[in-house]
Amino acid sequence: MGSLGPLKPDHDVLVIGGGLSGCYACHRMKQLNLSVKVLEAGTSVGGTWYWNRYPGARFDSESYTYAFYFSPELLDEWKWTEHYAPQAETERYIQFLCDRLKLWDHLQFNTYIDSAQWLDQDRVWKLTEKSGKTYTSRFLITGIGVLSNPTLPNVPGVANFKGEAYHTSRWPKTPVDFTDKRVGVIGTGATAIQAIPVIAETAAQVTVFQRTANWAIPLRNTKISEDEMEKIRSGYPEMLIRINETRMGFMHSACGDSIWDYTPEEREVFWEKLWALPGFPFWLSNYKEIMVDEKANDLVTAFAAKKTKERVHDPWTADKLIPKNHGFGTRRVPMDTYYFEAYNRPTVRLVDLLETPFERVTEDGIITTAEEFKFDILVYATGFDAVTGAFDAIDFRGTNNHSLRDEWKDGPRTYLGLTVEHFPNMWMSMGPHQAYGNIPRSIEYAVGWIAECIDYCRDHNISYFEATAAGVQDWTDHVHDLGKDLLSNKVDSWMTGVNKNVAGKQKRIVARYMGSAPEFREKCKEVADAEYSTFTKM
Ligand code: NA7
Repeated sequence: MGSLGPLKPDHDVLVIGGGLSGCYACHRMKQLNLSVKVLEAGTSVGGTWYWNRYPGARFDSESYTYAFYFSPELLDEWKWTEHYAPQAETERYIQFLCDRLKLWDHLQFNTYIDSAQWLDQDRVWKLTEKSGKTYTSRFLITGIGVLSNPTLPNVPGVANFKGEAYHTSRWPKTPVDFTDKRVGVIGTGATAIQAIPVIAETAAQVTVFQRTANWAIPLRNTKISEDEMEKIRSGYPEMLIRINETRMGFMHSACGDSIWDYTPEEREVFWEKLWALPGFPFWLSNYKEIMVDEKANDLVTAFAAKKTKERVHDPWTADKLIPKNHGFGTRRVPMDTYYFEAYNRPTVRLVDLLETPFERVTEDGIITTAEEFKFDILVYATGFDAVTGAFDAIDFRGTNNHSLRDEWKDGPRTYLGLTVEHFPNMWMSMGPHQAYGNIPRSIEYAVGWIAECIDYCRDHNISYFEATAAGVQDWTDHVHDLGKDLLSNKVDSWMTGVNKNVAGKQKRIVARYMGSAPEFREKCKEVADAEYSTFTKM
């Protein structure tokens, strides 16, 4: 290693976060015989699949494409029971990985990291817990998630409510009993869309407070029989080839045809076919123009609106549930299981916050400009300070005390989405400007790339590895360029970093890499093949 100060770090590598990124990073560091510790705020592993245990929480990508593929033995051993696994099954899957890969001794729970400070002289990262306890390492990997920093609505009185109140991403481990309860649900994003129909099964009343309506496609989940699981197992090698070549790492990719080559009748037939399929196809296997051409998007939007209307009996409610401010697919499309049908229950009511906004939360309910509501339980399905939010929650300080929050105040600036100038020896799994899509596929690639990079540093005695200003500028320009025609970048959503509940997050940013996953991997591979010549190494 290059010249170093006197401080010998406690670990070679510290990882923040014990979700899929953290667990896989732990495994890869162990394989390199590096001493590694994973610091996790929760009481166990799972990240997203630990925190989001709200009713109805499940995958909306096919379970078997969402798994890790690095070990054929583990793939073979694990049995998925549903095509779109529920949260509990995914949490068990991650625990199974930790068992088989013998990760538990390296995982430390109940550890909330408040700050991460680069010590220039020693070339060491120092992490400080809320309690003041510190940890040091040569290398730092963040696995802190894209949607992990939950936010409550900025409505007066949220703290005053005396009944039970839960954010969906901080759901208790003991089930919440909704039987005969009056429940208020705030939000109509992917989470609310999964939770509302399940809550409505037992609650006496469900009142849904909607600010922005969202599109949703029927998930059409089914169980996986033993025979089917055998077929899935034997198909894993082909599946891997397929998910490695698609744009977003799923089985599905755009059909490649132009919408303008088909008559309205032919389009209708095609869309009916896609609509009847489980999961993502209607969104991801559609005509190639729907995400970039407003006229094409208007047509598919009209089809989705017609489908939504057919599902909701009350015309006022149906109309309110159809988005008016964004076209189909321009926000992350939730997959639903009888979401729209839930509004056909006499016990479920929609409140349009655009017409009658919140005034305040009270001790026993909510007051809007039109009405006072009494509730036993409030469910906040109000989303996250996404993408950069988990980074903002930790005081990252790099060389010369550079603050990451300040560095990114006008939007993230990264090199390959994996590294940041002024933050040496730090790598991000699922940081901004990375290809997300099928997240475990993306994690497997990102963490693999990071592991090879750390291995290279060790082999070449490198104790200082940093993105350059030029590298960051190039990558940031490239990411912005790729996103400029996308309709999804012209809409407020977590994907454009907008969260109206968080000061400083009202303006859209380019948060994600929007080229294809194979292109992303190719770019990263070029850098590794050139022995990381675009980095500063000492
Ligand atoms: P989302 O998709 O960010 O949804 C959050 C919802 O909460 C959305 O409907 C918001 O309305 C609503 N919200 C947030 N704050 C308020 C206030 N103050 N008043 C009223 N309504 C509010 O988060 P999810 O957890 O549903 O899903 C996140 C991702 O997880 C999802 O895309 C999948 O990838 C999995 P808004 O749209 O801001 O008007």
